[in-house]
Amino acid sequence: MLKVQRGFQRYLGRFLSSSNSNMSVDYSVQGSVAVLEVNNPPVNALSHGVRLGLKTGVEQASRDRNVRSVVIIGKGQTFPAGADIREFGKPSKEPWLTEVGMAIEASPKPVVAAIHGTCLGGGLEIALFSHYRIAVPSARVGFPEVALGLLPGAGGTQRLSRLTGLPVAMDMISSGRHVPIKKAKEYGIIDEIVTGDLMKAALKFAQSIQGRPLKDRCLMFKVVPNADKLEEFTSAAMAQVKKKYKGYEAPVVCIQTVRASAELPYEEGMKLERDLFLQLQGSGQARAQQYAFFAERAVSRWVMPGGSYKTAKPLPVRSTAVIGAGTMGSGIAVCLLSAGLPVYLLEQNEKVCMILNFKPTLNYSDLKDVDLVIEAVFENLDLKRDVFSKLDKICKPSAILCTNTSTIDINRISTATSRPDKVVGTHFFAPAYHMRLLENIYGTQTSPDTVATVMKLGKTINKVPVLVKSCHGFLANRMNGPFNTESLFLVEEGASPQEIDQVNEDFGMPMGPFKVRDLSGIDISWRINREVAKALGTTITKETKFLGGNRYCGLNDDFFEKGRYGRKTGKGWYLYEKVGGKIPTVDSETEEIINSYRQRRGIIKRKITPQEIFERQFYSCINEGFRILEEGICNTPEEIDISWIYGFSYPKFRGGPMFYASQIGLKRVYDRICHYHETCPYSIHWVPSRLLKKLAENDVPFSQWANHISKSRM
Ligand code: 3H9
Repeated sequence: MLKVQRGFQRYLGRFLSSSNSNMSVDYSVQGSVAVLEVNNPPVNALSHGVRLGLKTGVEQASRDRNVRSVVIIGKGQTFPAGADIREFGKPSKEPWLTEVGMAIEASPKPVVAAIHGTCLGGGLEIALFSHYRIAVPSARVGFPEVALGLLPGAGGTQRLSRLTGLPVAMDMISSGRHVPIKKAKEYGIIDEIVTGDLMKAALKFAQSIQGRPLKDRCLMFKVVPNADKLEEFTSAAMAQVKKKYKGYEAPVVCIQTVRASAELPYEEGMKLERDLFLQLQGSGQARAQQYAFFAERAVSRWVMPGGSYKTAKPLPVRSTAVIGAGTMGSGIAVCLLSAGLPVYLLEQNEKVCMILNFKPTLNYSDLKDVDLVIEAVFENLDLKRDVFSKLDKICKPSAILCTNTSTIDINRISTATSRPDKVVGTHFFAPAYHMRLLENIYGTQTSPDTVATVMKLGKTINKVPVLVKSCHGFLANRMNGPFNTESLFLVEEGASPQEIDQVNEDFGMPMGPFKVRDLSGIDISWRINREVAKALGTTITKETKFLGGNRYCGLNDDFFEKGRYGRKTGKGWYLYEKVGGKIPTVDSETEEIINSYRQRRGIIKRKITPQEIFERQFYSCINEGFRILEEGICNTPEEIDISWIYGFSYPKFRGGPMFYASQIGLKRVYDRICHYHETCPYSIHWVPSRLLKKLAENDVPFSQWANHISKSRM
């Protein structure tokens, strides 16, 4: 009889949940346990249907006399990974997440959160409202809201500290880091780590805690431990976030809100959290960071002539080789090794090989069986063509041949082989093991399968791959060209390197362009300039004023001639505390070099405002971005923004150059570009982009740029 009744209830439960098509939670009763299975693929985000389903499910379980405990679990790959970010900015629909949580905590029957995958943000908040939390060993928990410009807005800031204490809560919430489950258990977040089938373990656990008192399992009744050390903990956490996340608003507000958990009564703390969440949610930073979140995912949906991410098939890459053990080559090899891929590192110089701890080789013949080779030799077309012709003869026909060139057209390299369809650019950014952008470049003959392979490889080695069509400088360096050139022109005309660096750093760039030059080496840019001149069939002298139709600034060359290569020589644009030092100070010789340069060229120094510095660097680069879109070098503004965020550490809280342009208004950007086109006549990069002009004149919002971009190419 009992069995029949339970069977009926199970049917009724399923009927109740499935009868409301707005709900994304499957309700069932298994023995004396009600199971609420969140079913909202791919990440079980807590969209309206899930919130409704959880609240209704908990209430239904409370009413059901045969149910004695409840399990919340995620179907598919994960426990809920957070609130549904796509709902942000739209009118909110009840029940709110906090209401759902309160219903869970108020349940008269113990609720167990059974965690696998990534239990993040609102998902972790739901788990913290539950009375018990169990998890499989591979699960991770965290509050990544800060990366979206937010704080946990459904009790996370007030409740985590009651479990873990202030330092852990402040650190987890302000960093957004994912915590492995073993650590989460040490912190007290997880009650038990279970192995084997999670559903079975959850049912067993839920039965074992039936009838136990619940009050001491409700976090709202707990006090924050060690609250007497509040000031000490807060100032340590604040100092850390201000240093680590310079310019970001959310981490600071996260610390302030967690602090309130130890200062205010629970309800007041919850109210403060809600108010500050809404305040952050309305900020420009949150908008930009949420845009960047989706942009990062959008760039993996690549399209090229003849193929796309939907149709192309990546080839298996089980073994690799890198040609050249210089800074870039060895950095690339480290990336591949870190992802578990075997690497041959081919070098001409025996001494270089010996110090490296992987398969060093001096023989091309060793590379005959590898699936993929990345060439990272010096930036010289003849040398690269020679390497590719050798590789073509030795490597198996299916092997993919990649070049780490930062500027040279892929078509000029691929024609040195008999397999141009398998030649592709894989441009890493320095330092290669640290910077996450991987700019993959296709030539006219590169096949979609080759592109699919390097896009997949990028993900395997934890990079963010962006696909670009070949042209001089590709996407990132091409846009960086005017940005950097303008910084030199500004010094020529009267600004100091430190004034320019300051404007850049105030905007949120981690380092200004002159500190970057000192870091990467003035000798390197000196050499690159000579390669460019050679490619243009000319040479650079002290008198060179124009290069390739563009104004040329020779200031960098004057520093090179004085042996001021940057950090590596202890002096460059700045003076350093020692050779290889990191602390820059202003040097009087720098000013002398600049003054004598101005005198030689008859330039009269003028006062330049921070606004002009900003506009000339950042707007010239935006203009180039629009030209890149216009020419089809890439397809979307997201590809540009992600390239800048991960290639040049452009501040995520600004969204990227193209998103930033949309926020300040294209009309304004366009007008200023026209102004500089008139006042800086010799710089080709100020010729206003046609696409920008059209978008600005028609006041097209960012969400509709795509239509105009495709039309601009017809
Ligand atoms: C929050 O919880 C606020 C609360 O405190 C308070 C509220 C009041 N929403 O990354 P993937 C999509 S804020 C909507 O490629 P993976 C994603 O766009 C939230 N959609 O998979 C992609 O769609 P598409 C706090 C989301 O396996 C697809 O799912 N939580 C969400 O590499 C697959 O994503 C977070 O910030 C979402 N929350 O990584 C977590 N999450 O295929 C954000 C993902 O159309 N999410 N999508 O491009 C992540 O970090 C990763 O997605 C995760 C999986 C690690 C979960």
